[in-house]
Amino acid sequence: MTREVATAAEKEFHEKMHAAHMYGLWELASQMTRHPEPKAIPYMWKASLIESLVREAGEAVPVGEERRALQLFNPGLDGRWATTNTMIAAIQLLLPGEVARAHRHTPTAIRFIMEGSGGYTSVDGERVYMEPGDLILTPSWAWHDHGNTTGKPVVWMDGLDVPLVQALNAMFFQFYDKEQYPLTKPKNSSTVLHGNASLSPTWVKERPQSSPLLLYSWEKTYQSLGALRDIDGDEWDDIALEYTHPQTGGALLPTMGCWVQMLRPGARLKAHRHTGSAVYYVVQGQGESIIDGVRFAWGQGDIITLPSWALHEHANLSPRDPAILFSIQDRPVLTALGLYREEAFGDNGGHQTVASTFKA
Ligand code: GTQ
Ligand code: FE2
Repeated sequence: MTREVATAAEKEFHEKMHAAHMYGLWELASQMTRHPEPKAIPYMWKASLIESLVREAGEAVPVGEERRALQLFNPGLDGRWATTNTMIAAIQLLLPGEVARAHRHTPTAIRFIMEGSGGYTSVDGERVYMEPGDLILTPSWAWHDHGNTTGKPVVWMDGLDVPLVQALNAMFFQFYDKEQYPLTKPKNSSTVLHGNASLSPTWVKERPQSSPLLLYSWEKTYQSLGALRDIDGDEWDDIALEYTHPQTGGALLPTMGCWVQMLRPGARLKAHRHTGSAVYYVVQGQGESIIDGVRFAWGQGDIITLPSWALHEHANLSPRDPAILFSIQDRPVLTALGLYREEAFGDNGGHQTVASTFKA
């Protein structure tokens, strides 16, 4: 903080110092905040709004050089290409017969399929076919193109670590010289090789940082959640499962983790906060999340962004049906750097006081 009364000599000194591109630590101390103070805000995009804009995009915008993907900009981040400080989420639409041109980039991507059966994404020569609820990976620098040879639109959520890669000045991008990258592997071949995480092929010597399994099918995910329905879950996240790298058991990507969590009927979970940001997609159910005292009432298809260190608690408002949340998180980065911290909210039995309800 600068003092109110500064002598002329002091002022003169500061001007001279700033002109030399130097600042005193005494001018910057307020940036050493006691705890994280993200510029990103908690925010929600409702399914109805997403759906209507995605439909309109299909009529208004062709798939040209770039993909037809609506990027979700966090209102707190001054028009930056970012949903959280480290990640971008987007909704992509591919109409019948369309192909999104082959390219690669250093940002890592995930796709979570929202609508349509039988579209595909090709990743380094392997076609991975999409069904709703599937998670598909595009590791850093892998060639990829998308195609829809079905008669219906295909829609999915993209998650990429673009803002992180930008902050690290490590962005590289290339188009492939043909519309599609050649197919060099049988379709879904990574599922054949690595689809059984508890039995790993011994002759495969590569240990890629990103999971060599490119498809995590909804069928398996849903089965795994269902099998745990009568287990005591976590007090803060209930039945939360992390998608894992089949060879290491760790996070499936170096910069992003993916979770799927089931909130049992009537579950009202406790509040906590942690470093690292997340974007949630509501796969099914009706519930609410209180984030820093604001109630976010959500339903199927809504997308919610959670900044680092924001207090949050989730509840499933249905007494009968489970709610399922998919999320992308930057936790692997924080963990790798020794910056991950979490804290349970101790007051009021672990629940926040609700000050207001979110309105877009
Ligand atoms: O589909 O490859 O939302 O490269 C942003 C960048 C999607 C993609 C996005 C991309 C893609
Ligand atoms: Fe891409």
